[in-house]
Amino acid sequence: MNTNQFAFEQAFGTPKQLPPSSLPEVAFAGRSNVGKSSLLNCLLRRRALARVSSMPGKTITINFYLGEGIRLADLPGYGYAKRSQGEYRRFADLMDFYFTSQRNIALVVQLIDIRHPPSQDDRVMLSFLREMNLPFVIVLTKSDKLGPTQFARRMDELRAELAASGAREIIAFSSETGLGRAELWQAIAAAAQ
Ligand SMILES: Nc1nc2c(ncn2[C@@H]2O[C@H](COP(=O)(O)OP(=O)(O)O)[C@@H](O)[C@H]2O)c(=O)[nH]1
Ligand SMILES: [Mg+2]
Repeated sequence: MNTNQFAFEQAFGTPKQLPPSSLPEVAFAGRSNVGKSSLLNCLLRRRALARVSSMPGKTITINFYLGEGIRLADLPGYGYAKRSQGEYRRFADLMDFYFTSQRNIALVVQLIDIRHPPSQDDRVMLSFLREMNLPFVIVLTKSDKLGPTQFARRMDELRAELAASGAREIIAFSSETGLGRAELWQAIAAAAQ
């Protein structure tokens, strides 16, 4: 995968703006602060293509990146407590529209922090992906934050907890060390073929 080919395409804030598309698309989902922007920058080997934010959940947009015949869709982070009811509605509408419109979603990459049990929102998202029959992988972020013993323990626990989730793969990832990067690209390339 030539990552230099990827560039920011467009951001969409309301469902009405989102045109149908047949290009294979890989969507990235997860709660705010899970490390989604960092993962995208790591995947594309860019320092700040997807902004790494110290103010989680600030913008409610879907950001698209285009390259190598694939479109990457950076979905808005969920579970951001400080969102108003109006903002939450906008978020839910946008997500709903994205997943039910005429788009060729080849793979969803569901991010979960390796250090914590999946949140209620993560569980809702996982059941949704399964019910919609969407192909998805689970990526466990921030793996570098654990020592070898804790890492092994969390992998065992999460593999057991997520065994029935329907995920194609569970990939340990670190944007700091690049752990899991090759594996994730492999899953993306296979799905987008
Ligand atoms: N140590 C470590 N920190 C990470 C990793 N990924 C993200 N972070 C940090 O977690 C915070 C949130 O990351 P960000 O990518 O903005 O999360 P987003 O809200 O999901 O887009 C930032 O302070 C990042 O530097 C990782 O793999 N390892
Ligand atoms: Mg982000």
